[in-house]
Amino acid sequence: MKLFFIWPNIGTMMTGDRFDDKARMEPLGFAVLAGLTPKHHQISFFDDRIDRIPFDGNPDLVLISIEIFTARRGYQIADEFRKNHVKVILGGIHTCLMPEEASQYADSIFIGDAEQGWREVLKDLENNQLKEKYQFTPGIAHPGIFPDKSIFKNKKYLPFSLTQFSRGCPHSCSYCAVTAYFERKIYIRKIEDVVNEINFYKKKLWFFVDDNIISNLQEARQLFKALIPLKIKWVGQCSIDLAEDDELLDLLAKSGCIGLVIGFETIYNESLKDLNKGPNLNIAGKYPVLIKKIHQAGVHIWAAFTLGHDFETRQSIADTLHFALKQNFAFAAFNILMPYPKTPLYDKLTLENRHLFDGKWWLAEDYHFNQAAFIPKNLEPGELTRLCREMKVKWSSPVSIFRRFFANLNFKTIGHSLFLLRMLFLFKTEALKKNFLMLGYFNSKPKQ
Ligand code: B12
Ligand code: SF4
Repeated sequence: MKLFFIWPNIGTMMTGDRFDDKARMEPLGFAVLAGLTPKHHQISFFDDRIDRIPFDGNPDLVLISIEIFTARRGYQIADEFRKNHVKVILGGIHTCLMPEEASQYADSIFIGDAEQGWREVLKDLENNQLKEKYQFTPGIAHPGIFPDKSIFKNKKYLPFSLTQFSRGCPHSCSYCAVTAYFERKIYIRKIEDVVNEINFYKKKLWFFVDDNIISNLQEARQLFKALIPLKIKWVGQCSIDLAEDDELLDLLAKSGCIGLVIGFETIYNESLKDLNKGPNLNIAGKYPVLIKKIHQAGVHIWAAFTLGHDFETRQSIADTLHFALKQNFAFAAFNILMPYPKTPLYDKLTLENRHLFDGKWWLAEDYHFNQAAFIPKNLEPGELTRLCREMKVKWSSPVSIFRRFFANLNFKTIGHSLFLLRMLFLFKTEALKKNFLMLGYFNSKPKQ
């Protein structure tokens, strides 16, 4: 069977051109799908961020993976293929959380992890009996198979090879889609499988895409110990409570971790409580001490903040920026709190009648990336959007970048320092470029 795998772009820049994402990374889900696909099938992978999609390519099936920001563009691509009577199957977390919506744009939808049921889809396709819906559960990441990364050849991704150890997170932050999908369960891969995969690919720089690499403390310790002899460098995502455990932090650093994305969200305890931000509850006052410990361990921090909580004011936004600058985080993301469907935050805003864009901002033609999609308590939506954009600009100023560069220099190697400087400028450009992105469609407006 001739299969097209498609990873949609987010959308269109103010110029009308497609968003040219220079910080793009390999989409691991498709490598897993390729690894699961028997070799007699013919796979062509198109990354909509760089490739032109051959709508006239006449495949037997088009697979599109969507998350909420790429859903609109994914649906557009599906429409184009289906006009040519080509069958489309949609999967990915947005399909899993919004199956009724996704099924309007596809011949078939796939809910759950591909590991559980992708081969069944292929059999049905070969027998010309594709079902409208496949429903499986989340589970352990690709037991017994290596993701097939040969499909990423010549795509010029960032030099991180993606992998995963665990899926899911025990916390239940009110805005998080991960909780909605994994229902607080954690699925842990065999450490031996992770080590074998790393040895197989022989890459020295890895990104663990785990929702929270310390979601199971015992297992995380074992993983870090197993990584030490591999002498790799890696980045990942982790909750701040890591720094409360000195032994764990030490092991993490020894295992080769050079950077962590950490969700701080807000510097106010009352907002953390409102967000039910489990690992951070009541410890906002301790942030500076914990941050210092992580920095002293030689690990850079990508600090994630969300703006627009119910306690947010103009002053709290200014104070948050001041805090971030003072902590010398290498990187930080300031994003507006987004109501993702099937989350407690989304339901609360529904009850309080505070949604904008009819509660479906991801489908709205006039929605732009990082624009307020609900009515905040103490600010106008437009003001929240403006303040967030201004914050990004201030964070990205040349003075801020060089200050952060020198504060984060650890002189491990000259190569490391140059790489850090390159990433600082790259992520600055990409964050500012994303500010006015329109979701979906590029080159032309949607055909009505
Ligand atoms: C890694 C990651 C990233 C990486 C992206 C890496 C890349 N390749 O581009 C980075 C850090 C850059 C990133 C960025 C963002 N991300 Co992100 N990211 C993740 C994370 C943590 C893991 C995704 C992953 O790789 N999983 C591993 C692979 C193997 O699993 P998978 O993709 O789910 O695929 C499996 C199945 O779903 C299925 N499958 C998937 N697609 C298909 C298709 C078909 C046809 C079939 C049959 C099966 C199938 O099979 C796969 C194998 O089992 C998820 C959280 C999560 N657990 O999903 C958030 C997540 C997807 N991200 C999210 C968001 C919001 C973003 C941002 C918009 C954040 C921001 N404000 O800037 C950006 C921009 C995204 C973009 N499109 O550009 C949200 C999406 C919410 C939603 N409701 O859709 C999530 C769920 C996080 C969250 N806490 O809510 N992200
Ligand atoms: S700690 Fe992170 S991954 Fe876990 S529920 Fe909260 S936001 Fe989601």
